[in-house]
Amino acid sequence: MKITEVKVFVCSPGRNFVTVKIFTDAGLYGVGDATLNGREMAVVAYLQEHVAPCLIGRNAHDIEDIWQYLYKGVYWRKGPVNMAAIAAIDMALWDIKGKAAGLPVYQLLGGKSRKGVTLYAHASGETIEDTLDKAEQHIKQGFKAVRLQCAVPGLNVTYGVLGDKADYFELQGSRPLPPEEEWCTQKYFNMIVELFQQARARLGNNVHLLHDVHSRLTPIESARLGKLLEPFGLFFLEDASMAENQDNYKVIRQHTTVPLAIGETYNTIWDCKDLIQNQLIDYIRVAATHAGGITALRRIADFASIYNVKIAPHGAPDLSPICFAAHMHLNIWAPNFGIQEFVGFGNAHSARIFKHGFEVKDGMAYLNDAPGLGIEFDEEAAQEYPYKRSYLPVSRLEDGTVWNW
Ligand code: CS2
Ligand code: MG
Repeated sequence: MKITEVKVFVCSPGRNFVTVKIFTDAGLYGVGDATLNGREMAVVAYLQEHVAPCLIGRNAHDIEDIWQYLYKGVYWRKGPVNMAAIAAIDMALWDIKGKAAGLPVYQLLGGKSRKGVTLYAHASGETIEDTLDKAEQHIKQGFKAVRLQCAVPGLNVTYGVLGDKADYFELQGSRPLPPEEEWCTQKYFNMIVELFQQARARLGNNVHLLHDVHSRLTPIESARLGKLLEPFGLFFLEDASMAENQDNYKVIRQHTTVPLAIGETYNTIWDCKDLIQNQLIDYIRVAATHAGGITALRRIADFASIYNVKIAPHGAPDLSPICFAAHMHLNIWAPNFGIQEFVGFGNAHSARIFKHGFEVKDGMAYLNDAPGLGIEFDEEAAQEYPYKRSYLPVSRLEDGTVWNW
């Protein structure tokens, strides 16, 4: 089955999505997600100019060989642009293989390890009360796990809380240039413990609670936060500190028993090898789109399973529904699946472009038995939503120093 064409699309039904479609001489095609938030066009150029020409005429069944060819063969290994491109190709090839076999991708991975995929929803509010009102709504809908994020009093904007803004484009205004956000660790600490104290008092002890620090703290500050949050039994604390130096997590780990999760910006197994091998984390949050696709995530999941680390794939709105589909197949298969972040399936515009049969009920997501990834991409509908330049925010300390966003 030969690859005959590789098409790359960029559409913006509320956020930019980069989609790859691979066609074969058997009449089968597959789709993959290559979205790199804020740097989308770099991946588009990389795919069109450097990757697509190498694929024409290759056997679409050779997923592993093509993966290795694009990874080892490029000489400049790793990196977010390269790995997002490889990821999209890899997803599309798994989609094709499933369609050729007449089986959903999870069957090719080894079959189901569970009935459905447990999700966590987002509750983000301007005040603690507002955050907990939203959490209560999710719990009423059947969610068993909720991530709590609350605006920090005294800061202009807080990660995860968009306020009255519908999307990132609104946040950026008419320029568009990266919006700037302030950070103050002391003000954050004043809010965060209170948030979880009130959450347990109001929501009880049966619901799983999560929180994303978004890498704003130093390791010793994360250690302190972990200790302060221990009484509230979090499911996990996400991105407490950066781990470019993976030893940072030794500092956090030696002080607290709060379960730790990290990995949404990672591109390869090498970014998390020490964290996993030294059991410094409990959940690895790599996304199929940013870490080399299904082939790479399967390898990371197997490696992690030896060290009691579970997968909890990134599920932000800037990953396209095709990435969500890839995660669904990995999550239903992986013996060491933990939890899936879930922010809904996007808006009505996005639903016109990405069509799938996933079902969400009582906080769980279910797959049907459609062959391949089980998701369709409507090229014509996508054309109605052209690319819009967009940036992620930049963070600064109150004295103006650039900080981790
Ligand atoms: C996040 C994301 O979902 C998450 O946990 O940290 O919102 C992240 O900020 C974006 O994906 C960045 O593109
Ligand atoms: Mg996060």
